[in-house]
Amino acid sequence: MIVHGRASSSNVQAVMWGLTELGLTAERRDVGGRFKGTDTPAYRRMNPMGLVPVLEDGDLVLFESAAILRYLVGRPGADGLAAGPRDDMWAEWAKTTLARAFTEPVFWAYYRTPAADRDMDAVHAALARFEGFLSMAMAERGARPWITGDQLGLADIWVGHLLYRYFSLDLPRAVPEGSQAYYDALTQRPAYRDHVMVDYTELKGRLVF
Ligand SMILES: N[C@@H](CCC(=O)N[C@@H](CS)C(=O)NCC(=O)O)C(=O)O
Repeated sequence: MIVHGRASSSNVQAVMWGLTELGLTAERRDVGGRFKGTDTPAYRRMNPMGLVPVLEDGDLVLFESAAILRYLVGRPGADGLAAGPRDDMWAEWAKTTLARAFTEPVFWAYYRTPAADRDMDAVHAALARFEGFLSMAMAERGARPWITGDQLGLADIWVGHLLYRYFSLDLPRAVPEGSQAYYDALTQRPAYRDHVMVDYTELKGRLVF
């Protein structure tokens, strides 16, 4: 399999981390961002949006990271991620609600925006809103190791892939109960360290590449 997409893309990170937890392997090719390459006719045939990631598995070509991960959990030989209806529900919620509350209003508005152009009141308000959502995921997790139970699952990929940036941005945080221990457990996983705890300084102040 081939995953097209730069290592600093959060959606590429989710796919590569999930894929590795499933015991699968893929060659990742640097595309997008400073690597460019998403505007070529060949790339647009794979993804008319010109975004990363794209998965190639033989003749099958998929874009949209959540769809890619859903496909991968059902692929022969894949094992190791809980993906039942409740995992899927929390994964969907994390991809659409939790990530949407973080990526643009916090990460883009703060880290990817040049300092002079930042609206810090809006960033702090957005961070507090994100933390409110994160506390919902932690309430679901309760005393269990992972969001939906005893096994790492799809929901953890979509919650967890945000947390390296959440915990490493130089912003004051009101860390929701349980989330520090949850994040600490994620950082013990080699696949999380390899694919999510990726230096993102190339994105600083870069609203466009
Ligand atoms: N809904 C899409 C969003 C993909 C997306 O926005 N990808 C970003 C990186 S996270 C991208 O391609 N940015 C432009 C680039 O890297 O050139 C998905 O989940 O795959």
